[in-house]
Amino acid sequence: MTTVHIIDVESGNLRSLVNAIEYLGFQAKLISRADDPELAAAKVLLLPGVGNFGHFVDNLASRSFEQPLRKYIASGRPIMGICVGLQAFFKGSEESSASKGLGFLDHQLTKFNASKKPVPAIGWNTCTPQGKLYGIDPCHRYYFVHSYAAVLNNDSKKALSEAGWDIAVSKYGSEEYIAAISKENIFATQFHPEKSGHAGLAIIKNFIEQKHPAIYHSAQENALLLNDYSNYGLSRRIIACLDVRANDQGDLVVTKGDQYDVREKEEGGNVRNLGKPVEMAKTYYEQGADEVTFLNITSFRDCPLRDTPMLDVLKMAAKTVFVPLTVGGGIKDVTDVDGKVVPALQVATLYFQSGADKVSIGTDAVYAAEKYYALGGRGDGTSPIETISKPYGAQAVVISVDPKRVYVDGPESTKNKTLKTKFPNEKGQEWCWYQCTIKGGRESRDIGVWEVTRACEALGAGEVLLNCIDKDGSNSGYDLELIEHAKDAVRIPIIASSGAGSPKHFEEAFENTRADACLGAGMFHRGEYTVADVKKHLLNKGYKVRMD
Ligand code: 1PR
Repeated sequence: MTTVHIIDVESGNLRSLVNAIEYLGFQAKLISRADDPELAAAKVLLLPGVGNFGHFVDNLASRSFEQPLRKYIASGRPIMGICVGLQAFFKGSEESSASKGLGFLDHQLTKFNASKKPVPAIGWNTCTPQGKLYGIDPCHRYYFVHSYAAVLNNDSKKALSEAGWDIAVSKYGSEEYIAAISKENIFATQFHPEKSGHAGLAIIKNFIEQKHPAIYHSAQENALLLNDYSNYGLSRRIIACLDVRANDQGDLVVTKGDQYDVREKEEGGNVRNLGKPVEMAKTYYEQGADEVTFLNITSFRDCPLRDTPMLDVLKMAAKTVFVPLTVGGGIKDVTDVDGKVVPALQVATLYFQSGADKVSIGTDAVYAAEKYYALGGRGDGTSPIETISKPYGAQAVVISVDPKRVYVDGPESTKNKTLKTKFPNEKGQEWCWYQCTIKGGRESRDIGVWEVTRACEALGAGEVLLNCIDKDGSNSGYDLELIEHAKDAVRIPIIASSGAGSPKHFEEAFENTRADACLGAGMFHRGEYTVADVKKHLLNKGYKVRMD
């Protein structure tokens, strides 16, 4: 059996890469020391990285990996970089100008222009391969998550081609950038193949087996699946969300509330049990979900780390689900059984090591925003958003907000940002704001979605999971006004959540708002529609979606 070695400088979610390799029938071994004799003997090497460019390349240097890596590459054995692992082959990056890349490509990485599109770029894009690139297929979608890229122009394309590089090109907004490079024994992808479903797994397999399969698609497939570069080039992202908690019998179940009440309606009703989290995650992956989110909805009860059942859920789900996994609930400083305080960063690290790609922060995001304003519009470096995004990158930190609509007479009635609604209340009030709650909707705070999202973006959050207590479980469609309100507040991507009851609701959100992704829960759990139903509906309506 072929053994694939993976350089491990503690950069992000290596568990998923190991899982992908094992799923494909190969053996995976991590190399965390440059003097490990396995490195000298390795036959296939992977160089994965996430987060900050400087953090990654400096780590390679300080752990003395640079020379062994150069030696390995000079020997002609195959190496594949992934994400920041691709970036490490370049000369340097605007992200960390003091840090030096390996310099195989004489090109500097720059930040995407955020004036006209959300940055980080998070989602599924196509790549146009030019040359031998291990079966990268222009009709498939691959998962990207990054703020910096090797942005191309005609001169750089020419220079790369003259230097003998084959490249796959992607386009985000109007910016063309390198999605993959290949030359002799070096191959690297800016996207995450281990998180790109079956299409991504095929690339890893082709690389390990050193194959470049021919690609053919019918005219009909091309028409449906080739990129039309709407939505900045990203397909419409559909996320399945699993609210998880222990039921009264102590079993961990997927549940679903109506306006956050998860108990059956009759007197003394049980927690609704809609299935098992790991199995349901796999089902949604197979139906085509672009991401799966797990929310531990009882995390507000102080639960020692040792008893956090979500770690096992993540570990098991990551073995069969090869799209991004987000975990939320309890990402905060936790007091362990022995009274020791475990910082939020350490809690998040445990989740990343278990297979999570992103963590989602609810209650503590509101506290962090309140503190941000109390300090006059700055952080003090201690919030989970700051401590986690620093080493893992903004793209790994989602904030999950749980707002309720509050009607007022006018903008002067509250210090929070209001909007004029098309749906006045029974008293005829036409203005409203969205009040953030904490602890699963149990406590309301005097701060709105506008204020919380802006503060969290400034503190380093990379995405917003925008729930809505009024709409949760209602099957009446998303609160479109809320989505636009949040889009006006921040540049980071917004995931619309709460209220989806049919495929039409997803279409409505993409048609009428700038939602970057749409999340559904109850309609999938109750078996009323599958994720594939939603995607087929969108495809028929002319929206580009990922079909794996
Ligand atoms: O505060 O950092 O520990 O995080 C707790 C997390 O748990 C937050 O993300 C919070 O949103 C979530 N949560 C807490 N209590 C509940 C509850 O339902 N009782 N669930 C809860 C939030 C809302 C969505 C839901 C959508 C779509 N669930 O995730 O999936 O509303 O539902 P639908 O499509 O069926 O309408 P912390």
